Amino acid sequence: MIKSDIIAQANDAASAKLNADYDQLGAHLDRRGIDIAAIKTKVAKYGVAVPSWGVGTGGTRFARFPGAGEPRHVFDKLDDCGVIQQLTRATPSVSLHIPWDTQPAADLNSKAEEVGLVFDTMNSNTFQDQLDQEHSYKFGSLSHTDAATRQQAVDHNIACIELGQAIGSKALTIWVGDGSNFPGQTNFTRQFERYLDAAKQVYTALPDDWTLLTEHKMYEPAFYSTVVQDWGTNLLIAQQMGDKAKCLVDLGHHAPNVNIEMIVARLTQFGKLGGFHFNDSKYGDDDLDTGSIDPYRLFLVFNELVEAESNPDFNPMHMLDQSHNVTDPIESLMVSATEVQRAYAQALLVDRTALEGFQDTNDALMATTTLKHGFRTDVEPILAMARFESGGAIDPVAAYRASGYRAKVASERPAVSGVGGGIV
Ligand SMILES: [Mn+2]
Repeated sequence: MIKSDIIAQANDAASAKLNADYDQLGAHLDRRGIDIAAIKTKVAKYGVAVPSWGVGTGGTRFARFPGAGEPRHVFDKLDDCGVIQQLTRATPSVSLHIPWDTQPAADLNSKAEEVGLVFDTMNSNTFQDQLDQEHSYKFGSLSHTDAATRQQAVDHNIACIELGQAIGSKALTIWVGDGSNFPGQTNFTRQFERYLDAAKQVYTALPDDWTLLTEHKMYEPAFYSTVVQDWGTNLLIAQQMGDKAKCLVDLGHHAPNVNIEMIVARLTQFGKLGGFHFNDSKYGDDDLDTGSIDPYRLFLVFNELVEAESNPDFNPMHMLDQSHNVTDPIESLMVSATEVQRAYAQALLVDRTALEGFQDTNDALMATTTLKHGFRTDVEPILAMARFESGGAIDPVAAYRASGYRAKVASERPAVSGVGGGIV
């Protein structure tokens, strides 16, 4: 963790400017009938989970270039995640990936407590083979043609639930690489029937207060067809399973220009929006940093979420899921967590009464201008003040760089080779 006097020093240098900016924005918002303190309170309460695998350097199908001080195991990952939360105060939880992060529950719990984190969704892995594994997932897992392979995948998911129960998690995300690479390789219908049968066995083992999340993905690793290829198939799964099953929306898992915010609205309307994997993309499932390419789309997604947040039953899980190939993963995750918070704050600024009025009177120009007014507002002083008052850093990246954390862990953690887990 980073010493508190380093954060205090960095904040001392920046607090006068922050106070001035915050007061100025407060006066501006006051003229719009918005109480800046109320927005700040909501932003301060907002949290997005960090994926344990996100603190390691990612890669593409070309190569992976590990950075200095790569985490060696889940306990190093939790240290890095603890630093992200320490500086941003926006990432109170970590999502584990099993079996990459499998360790005794007591050890995971005590480490999480040490670094001030709790555990978010559990993630199962039946898209790659482990060393001690009896049946291969080369041709699928939950939808495999072989019953014993399907059972092995079911058992793995149930083991994820059991570990999750021991560390305070309340959700399981199933993600499979199942699909096909050639037309004719699989029968779409029979393959999906096998998937549904196996997923139902996992659902049956789910505790009453848990949520089962399924994630659609258009392509990769199966490049011709994937068994859960789009939100329609995802919704069918959630409907077939039952009330505890909901859909996970990974922003990168859509074709370019797909109206993701509308998918969010549809799933919300029917109580089936379970959560998000936030990232950004230019072309496909690029796993770029959240808000780095299309921050307006992220805002439009949050506009739907703010629209729905008055419903007490509406509580989707929020997580970052991105691959950091050329940046320090800690810096990328801090900036991305801030971008998610920013989109939330901007969406909170939208005058919903005025918007509804313009919608009802078919004033398209004023409706879209009203919406965009929220997006155009620079809410950085709200985010920075929320961090500052919660004990975080006004400028997380500057404080992190001043701390020398990366050099410190690089001296403790041996350099690693370029091989390692991918990201989904
Ligand atoms: Mn994902």
